[in-house]
Amino acid sequence: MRLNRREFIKLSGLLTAGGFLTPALLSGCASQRLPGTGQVTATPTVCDICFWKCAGTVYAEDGQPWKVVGNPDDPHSTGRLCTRGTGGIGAYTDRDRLKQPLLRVSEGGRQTFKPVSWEEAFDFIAGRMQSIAQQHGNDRLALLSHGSGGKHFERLLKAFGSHAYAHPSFAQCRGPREVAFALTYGEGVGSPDRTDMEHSRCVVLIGSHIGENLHNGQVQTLAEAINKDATLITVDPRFSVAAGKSKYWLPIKPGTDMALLLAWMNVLINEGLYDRDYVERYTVGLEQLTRHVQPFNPEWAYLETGLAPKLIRDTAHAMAASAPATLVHPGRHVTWYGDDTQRERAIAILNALLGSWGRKGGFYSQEKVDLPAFPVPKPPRPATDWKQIVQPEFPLSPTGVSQKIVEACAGPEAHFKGLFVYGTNLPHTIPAIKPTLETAADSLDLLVVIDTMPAEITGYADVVLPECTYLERYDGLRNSPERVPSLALRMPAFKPRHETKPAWWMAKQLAGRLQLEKYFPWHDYADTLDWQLRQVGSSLEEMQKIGVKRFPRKTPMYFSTGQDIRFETPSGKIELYSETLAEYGHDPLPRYTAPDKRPEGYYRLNYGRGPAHTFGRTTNNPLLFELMPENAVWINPRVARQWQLKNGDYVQLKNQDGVVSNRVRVRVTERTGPNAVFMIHGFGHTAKGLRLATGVGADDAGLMTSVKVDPIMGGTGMRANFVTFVKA
Ligand SMILES: Nc1nc2c(c(=O)[nH]1)N[C@H]1C(S)=C(S)[C@@H](COP(=O)(O)OP(=O)(O)OC[C@H]3O[C@@H](n4cnc5c(=O)[nH]c(N)nc54)[C@H](O)[C@@H]3O)O[C@H]1N2
Ligand SMILES: Nc1nc2c(c(=O)[nH]1)N[C@H]1C(S)=C(S)[C@@H](COP(=O)(O)OP(=O)(O)OC[C@H]3O[C@@H](n4cnc5c(=O)[nH]c(N)nc54)[C@H](O)[C@@H]3O)O[C@H]1N2
Ligand code: SF4
Ligand SMILES: [Mo]
Repeated sequence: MRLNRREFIKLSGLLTAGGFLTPALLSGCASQRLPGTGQVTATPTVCDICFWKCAGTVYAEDGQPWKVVGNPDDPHSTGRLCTRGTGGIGAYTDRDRLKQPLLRVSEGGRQTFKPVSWEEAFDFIAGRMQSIAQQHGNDRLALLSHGSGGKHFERLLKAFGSHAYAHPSFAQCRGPREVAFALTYGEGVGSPDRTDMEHSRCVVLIGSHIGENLHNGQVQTLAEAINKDATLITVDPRFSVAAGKSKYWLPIKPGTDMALLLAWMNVLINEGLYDRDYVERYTVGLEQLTRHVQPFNPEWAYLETGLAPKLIRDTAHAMAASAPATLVHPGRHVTWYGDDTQRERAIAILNALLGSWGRKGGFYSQEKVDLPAFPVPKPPRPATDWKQIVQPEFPLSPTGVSQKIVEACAGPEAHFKGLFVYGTNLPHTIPAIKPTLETAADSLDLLVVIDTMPAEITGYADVVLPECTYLERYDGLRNSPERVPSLALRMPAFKPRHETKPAWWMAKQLAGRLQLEKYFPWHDYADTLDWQLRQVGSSLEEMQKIGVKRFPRKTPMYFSTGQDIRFETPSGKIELYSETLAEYGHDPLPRYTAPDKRPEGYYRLNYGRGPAHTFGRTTNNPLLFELMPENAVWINPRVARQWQLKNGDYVQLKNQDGVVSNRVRVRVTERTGPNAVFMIHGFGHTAKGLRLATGVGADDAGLMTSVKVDPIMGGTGMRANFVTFVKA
């Protein structure tokens, strides 16, 4: 039987294309019998393999891990976990996990890690914290964190008097979009993204490769939109999975998206295709915007983007035809070329012209559960304004800029004397940070790393604290804004292996040594969850049975027709023209800057996600390693011929500054154009303790010596690097 294309899409969907696994494929870990015939227990969890936080249930058989599956009541995942979540058991079983606290010591003239007791580790840390406070002040510690447990250390450091912290999910990820949307609408996009794709009639993806980027709920709502025949427009120089499902694929010249966005605005405004009523009622700055976009017609954009003027017009018309149920997706990892806040502003403005913010099929209004925080005393006011000291050049950044914090740790005169790093593998995460990190490791009086694995970052530490995995601990209740307010519980499905402990316990123990107990007024962290749950008519006991509890919505999801709305911007309107940006010396309307030219014989280094892994945090997970042990470098056939490279050959990549990568396999494919190569991020580990992942595949971060910093919020643009080939 021959299927037509549409039927094929319906059958395969994005979920299977993106690689959802059946639990059975990953089961049978430890059991000799048929799975499910022993003593089976079921425990609620919230997946921590990425930060989408899908709720699920962990099944164990005779105390041994069996499988983890989605919780059908969960609005995030609707009962399905992705490939990676299904393989989460591998995080627990990984033989290479950190097993006990480690302390850096000098032995026979060389430095090494000595396994120590928790008491020794805490005494050391608390002692160093106190001496830093005595010599320099209580405000000289900083925290870099990614993940649930980080907030216990944030509480500890704030109680101590140090308020400085940053997450790499800001300056290395979605910071530009949050700042741009806040400047335009007075609110960010948030996480999970408030995109109403399940109702969209037209979805525009700009380098947002949903399907390979497997944020579960997003993939499902995009698949739903496609199944309902929504028009999908994908702008990506690479033929991504999403491009393959699209009605329009726009293979744009890398780094020129702003030109396309301006041309789209030009068409919508000049042809009168924007939502007049919405724009008049809710926005300011249409006049300035209209004047601003006049030179940028599709013919102009063609010269920059390589996209035919007709294609630009046709796609603008398609967007307008479905508006306001048109979503120009803001993307998520958007630190690309350094003008990222401005590109995201252009996306925000385009959505405003289409009237999609606050409308069905565009951006909906999310709601979470009104959950009181467990009562604890307020931390002391910090002695200094750390942002003024550390990142004065980014007053528009609402939060910490990770690389600025690392810089403020490096050298004898550095502001920070102590650094805590929770769940973030900095050398692979912040581009070009290694030299600064090495200086910091030398000059800091204290560097504590809290991790589950002997990742590269642990090598810089004075003390390594081994956390148990998410399958072995309680964490804060998941209360993410969504369509339906809901709470989800993560609790231990297994006893912590080895000497590992949860972050809440570590922070409380340290607090005890620093006379800060009053900030951790509980015996067991679970007590605080029970208290919170009782405030909203549930209890820990109930949640241990059901895992997820939904609550009724109290507010509408969308604006109603003609509704009066005050936006949280200075003007109270959606700001097409931003006075704030003008005041701070930035362009009030997005301006196009052409990207750097490719040096002769070099190819732009493009990178992204693959369905089987989350960054580098899963590449050593034995179950996911089996699915995808190494990455490859994608090379266009023309380029491959020129360099006489074949599928499966090994090459090394050399960047514009002479940095050479690990060897990596070649994948010859039309899916990347002749100007760029592509690789999946998270490979090329060098830490000896990662016995599966080390030395396998290549690390994109190592090749990113050119970083384009966003002048508005400090994001590290990572796509300004070029590579050539060295035959391995
Ligand atoms: N070159 C390059 N850099 C990038 C990106 C890229 O694509 N390429 N992507 C960027 C993006 S979008 C993001 S969001 C960031 C992500 O950057 P990170 O959050 O730093 O991600 P990972 O590199 O996976 O590092 C996670 C660390 O957490 C540890 N870990 C895992 N589980 C736990 C746990 O339960 N407890 C503790 N304490 N530790 C745990 C892992 O072992 C690992 O060391 O990276 C950014 N940087
Ligand atoms: N499986 C899996 N899923 C994940 C993650 C993971 O680690 N694994 N991480 C999660 C996280 S934290 C994030 S932030 C998201 C990131 O997910 P996205 O925001 O979707 O990812 P990006 O890495 O920005 O996008 C990569 C795409 O941009 C394209 N691209 C490159 N240059 C350009 C350009 O100049 N213009 C345009 N238009 N496109 C370009 C690339 O070809 C590629 O297809 O993924 C999330 N989902
Ligand atoms: S999207 Fe996948 S890895 Fe991320 S939380 Fe959900 S199941 Fe886990
Ligand atoms: Mo991210």
